[in-house]
Amino acid sequence: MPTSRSLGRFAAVLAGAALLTSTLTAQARELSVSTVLPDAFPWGQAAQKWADLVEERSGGELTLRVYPNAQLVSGDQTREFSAMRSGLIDLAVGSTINWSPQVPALNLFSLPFFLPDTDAVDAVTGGEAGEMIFSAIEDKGVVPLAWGENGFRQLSNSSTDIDAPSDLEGLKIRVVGSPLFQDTFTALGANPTQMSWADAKPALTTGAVDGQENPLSVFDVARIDQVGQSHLTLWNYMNDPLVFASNRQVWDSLTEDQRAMLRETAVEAGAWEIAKTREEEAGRLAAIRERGVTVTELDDDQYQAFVEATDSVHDEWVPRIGEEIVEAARRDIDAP
Ligand code: X2X
Repeated sequence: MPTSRSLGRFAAVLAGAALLTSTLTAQARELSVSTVLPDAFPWGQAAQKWADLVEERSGGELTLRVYPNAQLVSGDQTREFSAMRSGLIDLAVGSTINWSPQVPALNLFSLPFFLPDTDAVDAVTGGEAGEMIFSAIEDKGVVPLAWGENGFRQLSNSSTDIDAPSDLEGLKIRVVGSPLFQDTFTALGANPTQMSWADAKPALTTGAVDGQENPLSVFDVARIDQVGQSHLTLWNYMNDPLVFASNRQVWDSLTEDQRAMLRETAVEAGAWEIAKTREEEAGRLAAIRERGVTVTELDDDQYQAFVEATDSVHDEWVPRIGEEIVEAARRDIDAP
């Protein structure tokens, strides 16, 4: 027979266990991570990798939950940065394009034909310009942690092989809702139409637009060839890096160890994703060709014609980005 004393002790043990559980629960914290693309794409995989690494290293103290498809901003991807700044979103792995309306310095990467290759991209993100851009993000109230990569953006359309600016004449091209894109495609003689990614595939399907621009990974995974995009021009006109970042209040509420862990895992996930994106490009291009898409590559003269056609975009946008940042980026690219 249990005595009332042993029962009392048992109750005390139970109460202690309950207290311990609730303390542990109180300590385990879930943070939201916003992305535009889900984990079928390298971009979504970058966010998931970050979440997996945090799971491994935080001992259950921190959990990252990925919300893809810009769902935390109802699909309106150009509002992601503001939502993270205001605390509606804790963390994000976001595109420099989508955040550029709030952080003008991020337009650096969208300057047409400014970054010739991945070496130039790495020189800028890892150089003086990269630091200046991270400061610009901080100044806007968000804490940048690491770089990732959506990739060099290529041009596709449903009607013709494009190897000269004149081929773009009058073509309706879907672009992201960032003003620089409007200017670039207008300078090329096209008819740019701004819309979110969520609306892009339906617009291509119905023929409401003739073309779009996105990295090979996006063209491949989203099967853009299936919505009539049978012509693809490889013109590497801009690169679209991704940035891992945190809301400022969330960041300040973490312990120093947690911050170090979150930054370190973001850097690791970013490096992993950048390498993966680049390694997969050749295979993706081969797959796209096999599906019957005509792929056009530009020779030097053809490339130069596009560069000249978009000169005015530089004149307009370099001052908005900041002359010092553009100059720093040039030095980073030219550094031996
Ligand atoms: O909307 C796009 O084209 C996408 C998915 O590449 C971005 O979010 C920039």
